Amino acid sequence: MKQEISLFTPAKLGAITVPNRVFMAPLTRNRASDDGTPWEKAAVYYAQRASAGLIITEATQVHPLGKGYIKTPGIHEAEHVEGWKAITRAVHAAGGRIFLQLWHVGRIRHSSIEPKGEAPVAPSAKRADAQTFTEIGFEPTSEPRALSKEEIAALVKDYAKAARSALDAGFDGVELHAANGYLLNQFLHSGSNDRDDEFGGSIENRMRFPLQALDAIIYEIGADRVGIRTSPLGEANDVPEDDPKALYEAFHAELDKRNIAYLHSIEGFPGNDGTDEKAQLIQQVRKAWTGFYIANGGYDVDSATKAIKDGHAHAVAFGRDFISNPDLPIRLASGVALTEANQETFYGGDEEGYTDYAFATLGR
Ligand code: 8OZ
Repeated sequence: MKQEISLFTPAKLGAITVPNRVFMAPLTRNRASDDGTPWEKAAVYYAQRASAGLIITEATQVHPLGKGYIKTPGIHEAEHVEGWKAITRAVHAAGGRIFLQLWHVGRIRHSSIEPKGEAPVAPSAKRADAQTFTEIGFEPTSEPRALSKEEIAALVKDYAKAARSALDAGFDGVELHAANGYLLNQFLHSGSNDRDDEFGGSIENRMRFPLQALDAIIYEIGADRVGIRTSPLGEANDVPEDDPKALYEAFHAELDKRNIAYLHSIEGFPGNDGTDEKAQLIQQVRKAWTGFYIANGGYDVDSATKAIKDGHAHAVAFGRDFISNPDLPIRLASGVALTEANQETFYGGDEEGYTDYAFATLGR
C-alpha cells in the first residue's frame, strides 16, 4: 500500500535529510550584541528547537550596511563566525539541522544604526515608505543612495564570502533572503528599482543581481546547501510590483534551473485554498518551481497537512508557533495544545519570551 505523506514523513532536500516537515521559519529577535555577534543564549534558544525538521535562523547581515535594525546578528566578521559556532554545535548536539539566512536590508535602514551616519544603499535613491526599529523605537527609514555597478559586484562577493563563513561556522547550508522588501527584493520589484543600466528595467535585468548573488553562493558552497526565500505578494516594506505573475514565473523558473535545495515562499495568508486573487497568484508562480518547496504564512496543523497531502508543499515553515512552542513538531504530532506567543517579547529583551517557553513533553 502506498503510504501517505504527512508532516512527519522524513524528506531529503539538497545535501540534508530531515526527520519531519515542520520547519522553523527565520525570526528576527533583536538580541545580538551591537557589534553583530550573536547572543550566547541563542545557542540555548535554537537547541531547544532542534526537533524542527530544519531551523532557518533569524536574518543575518552579510555586510555592515546590510544592517537596518538594532541588535541583529552578522556573518561578516571573524567574531560573528566564532559566535555562530557555539550555536551550530548546540543544535547539532541536540540532533538538529540549521541553515543561516543571509540578509542585506538595502533601503530598510535608519542611518542611526551601526555603522552610524551611513545612508542606506539601494537600487535607486528612492526612500521606502517603511519603518525600522532603532534605539528610540520605530522610525521612518532614511533616504538611500543608489549602488554603483562596482558596489553591486562587491556585494555579490560579500554574499559568497558570507556563505563560506556560514559553512565554516558549522551551518548545514544557507537561505538567501530575497523577500520582504529587503535589498534583493528591492532590485526585483519595479516600484523600488528605477535603474536604467543592466540591473533595472526589464524583468531579466531586475533579476540580474539576485541571480548573480545566488550563483556566487552556489559556486562557493554547492547548490545542494542553498535555499532561497521569496515573497511574491510583495506585502512588506513598500515594494510595489507592476506584474508579479510575470516576474515570479520568471524568477522561480530561473531558480528551478539551478537545482538548489529548496524554494521557501511567504504566501502571506492562512489556508491558501486557491480561491482569492492572492492565493491564485501564489498557485500560479508556484508552478514554475519543480523542486522542494517550503510554504509559509499563517499555516496551522490542518492547513499544513493539507498542503503536504495535496502536493502544494513539501514542508511548512512555522514562525510565531515556534517562538512559544520549542517542541512544536511533537505537539503537532500528538495534538498537545499550543502555547500562545507573547508579542511583547518578540523583538529585543532577554530570556523572557525567548528561552523560557515550556516543553509540553517534559511535563513542565
Ligand atoms: C521582523 C522584524 C525585522 C525584520 C523579515 C527580517 O521580515 C525580517 C524582519 C522581521 O524578513
